[in-house]
Amino acid sequence: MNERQSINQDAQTMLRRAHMEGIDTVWERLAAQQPQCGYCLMGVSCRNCSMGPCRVDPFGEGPQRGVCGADADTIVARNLGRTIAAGAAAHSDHGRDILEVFLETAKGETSGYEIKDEAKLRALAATFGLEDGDRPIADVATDLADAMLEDYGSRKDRVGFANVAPEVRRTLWDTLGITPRGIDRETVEMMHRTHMGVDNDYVNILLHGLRTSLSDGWGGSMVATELSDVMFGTPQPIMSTVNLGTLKADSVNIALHGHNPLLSDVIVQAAKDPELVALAEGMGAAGINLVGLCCTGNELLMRKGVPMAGNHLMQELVIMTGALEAMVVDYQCIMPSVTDVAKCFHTRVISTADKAKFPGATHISFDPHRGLEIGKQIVRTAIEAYAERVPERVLIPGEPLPMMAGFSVEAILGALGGTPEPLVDAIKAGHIRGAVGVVGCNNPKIPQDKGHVTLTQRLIENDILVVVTGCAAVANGKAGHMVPEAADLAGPGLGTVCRALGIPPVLHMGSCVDNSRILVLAAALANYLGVDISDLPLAGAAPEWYSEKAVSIGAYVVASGIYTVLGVQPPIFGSEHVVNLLAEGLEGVVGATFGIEPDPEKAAVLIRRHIEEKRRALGLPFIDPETIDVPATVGAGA
Ligand code: BF8
Ligand code: SF4
Repeated sequence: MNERQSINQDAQTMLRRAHMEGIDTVWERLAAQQPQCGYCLMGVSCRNCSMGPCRVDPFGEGPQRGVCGADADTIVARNLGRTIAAGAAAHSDHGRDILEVFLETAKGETSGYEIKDEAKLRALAATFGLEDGDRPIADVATDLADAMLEDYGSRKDRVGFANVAPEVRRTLWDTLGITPRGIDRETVEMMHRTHMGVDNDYVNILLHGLRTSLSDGWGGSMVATELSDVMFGTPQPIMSTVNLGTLKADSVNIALHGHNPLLSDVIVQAAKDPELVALAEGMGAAGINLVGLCCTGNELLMRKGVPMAGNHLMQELVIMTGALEAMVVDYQCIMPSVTDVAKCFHTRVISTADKAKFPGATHISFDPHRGLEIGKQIVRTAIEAYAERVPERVLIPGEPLPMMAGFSVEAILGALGGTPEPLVDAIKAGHIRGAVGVVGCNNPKIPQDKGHVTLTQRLIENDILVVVTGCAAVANGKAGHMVPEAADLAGPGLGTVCRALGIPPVLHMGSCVDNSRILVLAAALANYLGVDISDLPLAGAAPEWYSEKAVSIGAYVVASGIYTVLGVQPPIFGSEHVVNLLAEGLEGVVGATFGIEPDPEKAAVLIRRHIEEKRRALGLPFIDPETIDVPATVGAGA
């Protein structure tokens, strides 16, 4: 049973405890929802107005139109458009939160923040066409913040980071009318278009869906990533550890969960405060141990080497170790259930974002003007909870595993000697056949991490470099794919390159907003070769996606020219036209499509064939795609 829920030993141990103690988790709640609504699964239900709710019968027997007259194509496209808008909004609002603190930091009005990477700040200013001229860094920062704030509105005809994309791609977006104009604007316009009686043409809605997603990838997410680098440091390769074994039985354990590094960064500072360390020791603890969860965890792992307790489906299980004093949450992907699970233990759930409150949690409102003070207050609250820990209830499964992170674009290019040339040469020679971004979530509909780990394994053993973000990164860390010794798991070509550079075959590029790093890297490769991104032997995959943000990511990756395979079926199958457009038609529009393949073995085949097709088109040595198939041994005896 537990194996069908997760491939990881630490999760399986905690699931046994959950079962024995009758604690509900995401898996029980998924079972309780069965059967899930077939109309919703196919995308043909609509509740956009109070003439409804409506549904269209996908089998042609019942109603074919909603009360307003919308057909399946319109309803499916509208639903998908709103999903993209919600995902883009989540990333972009996160970006805005960072941007506002960045501006206040530039003005010297915050506590606990600084401009750490001046060189990156000046480079970003240049990207935005701002004159540098050796001006004081605070002035450059203020001007950049103003330019980015304008990007959120509609005072320009395209967002500043679009300048990073290859010119040929920008021209294509202009021709198609999908250049992102303003970050907020595209999301607002999507909400408008999908109101009853506005945009009823599924193609037109979906093209705007691509524009909305581009305002995320080349807009809000990129703002979040790049300014986080400026304020908290641009990641460089760093070793850390992963899994529930990162918790320490003798220490005050604090898990930092969510997505925005603003508060968690000051908590890292606060946890080193000698007074607080002494307070913890006075309570009988050996020290204060911080661990990460989800993407806040990735932000801290990338820049500070903070150990990673787990990805999305571990958030309830980490509380069940009985060793967690506090789970500090900001926003996104935090299950409302964590406060219920926490009631069974001594764990404090501390919410920190005024826009994300959790019934049952203690709310300590984040304020950048008092960042460090609030960080200390939170750490103190956790230390106090240590007194209530029940030692007999502590169950920390196994030992932590080593994991390397920190592969920003700057770090990757740095490892290559400052230019993409060695990577391009390795791709040209066929030592590395291509590169794939394996990204996205966990979803309880799939055994936890199985999709990520299986797909990644098949890709690296076939000499395909894998870059990872989000929960996919954590999955690969737990699988042992992210240490330099994992070069031995790669094919001979990729393995040799990794050994020469001392890097793993799977590179951790960060959190989900850091998928923007993958765009920057793809643009750098395309620009170096003088081609479009869609010409490169690249692909994306989201084997276990669940969130609206993942839909936005998939859409901007495809709109940027990269074929992307989804492992979980999106709710579009009620419209054959929409499916055909996304799976085939987009090829002639943006030079890339979506694939949908739940079996990671087959997804690996689709991706390998695609990469060899791209190699063939570039005139590089290629393997005949027809000869690539799932090995006969796979699945035998299973
Ligand atoms: O932004 S991968 S489950 S944690 S949505 Fe969430 Fe998905 Fe994890 Fe990070 Ni991304
Ligand atoms: Fe029904 Fe149309 Fe209203 Fe949707 S917008 S609920 S399809 S009437």
